[in-house]
Amino acid sequence: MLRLIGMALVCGTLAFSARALWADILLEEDFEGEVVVVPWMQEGGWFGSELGVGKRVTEETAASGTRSLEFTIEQGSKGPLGFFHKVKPVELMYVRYYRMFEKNWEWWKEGYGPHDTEIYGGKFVTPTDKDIGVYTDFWRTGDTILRLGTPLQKGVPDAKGQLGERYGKLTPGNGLPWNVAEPDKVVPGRWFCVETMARLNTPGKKDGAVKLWVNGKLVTAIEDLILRDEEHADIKFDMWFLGPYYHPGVPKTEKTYIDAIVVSTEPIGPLPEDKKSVFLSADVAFGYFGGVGKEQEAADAKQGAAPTAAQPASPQPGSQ
Ligand SMILES: [Ca+2]
Repeated sequence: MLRLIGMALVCGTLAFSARALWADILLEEDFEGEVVVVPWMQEGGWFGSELGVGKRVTEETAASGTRSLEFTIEQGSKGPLGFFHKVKPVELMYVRYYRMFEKNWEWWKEGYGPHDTEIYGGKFVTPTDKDIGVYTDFWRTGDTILRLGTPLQKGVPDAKGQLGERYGKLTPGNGLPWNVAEPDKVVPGRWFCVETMARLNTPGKKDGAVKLWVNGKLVTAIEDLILRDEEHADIKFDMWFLGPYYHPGVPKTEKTYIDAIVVSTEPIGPLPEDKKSVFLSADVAFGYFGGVGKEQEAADAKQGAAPTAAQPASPQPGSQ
């Protein structure tokens, strides 16, 4: 099993390298190495908060490799402070990552959010005072939605003003319609894949676009948007926010995880198949696939052979 994981790691690295030949990778973070934290608004690392305050790198589960970033949100809290990361300014951006809410996760009964991640462009004063933000949010029904915020651009109507109902009604939370397909619901205890695309419009034209994929399935595709007005013709996407931010506060202390982040100028897609054994092995530690996991871990512990995330549970004796 460990040999297979090692091979998968090598193959996965090659897959990422091959992709880099044709795509401009703006940011890649899988939490396998040092997480670089830099001063506010500096390039080359994360800023806005520190590791160790509500979030830490963990080996208990991972979507890629053997480590991920774990958030612990205290009861009533809106969440630990998120991370920001500057990227090279671009007009077209794709963001792919994996998120998991712990198995006993509880959504709140009212209020909106959480804001999970956000693409920023142009002037940024605060998260609510900016030229443009393209949000990837969740909703308490377990849904994934895209939202737009352009509070400092007077020439950009809100989503309802731009779209009406021609793509279908806005989703809960004023999210852009799922005009292509219904997204998979978030299943607590399982990693799922989110990818967002945002393309700025030509100034004066309605040709901006946003797209959302959930577990590799395209659910939202809108390509006639105004995302910058003519007074903001030069703005570009140049920063990404890694939340989450929970507006009402969480109903009990609970955990969420993120991993396998890629920000690129080209479509990214879910993790390649040759990384799946790493993906599965990490999940085995939590028992989310095939019934092998915590129960098996407990059984192995009784026999003095408790597995870890890096050394996942072996199949039942005799099952090979
Ligand atoms: Ca990882």
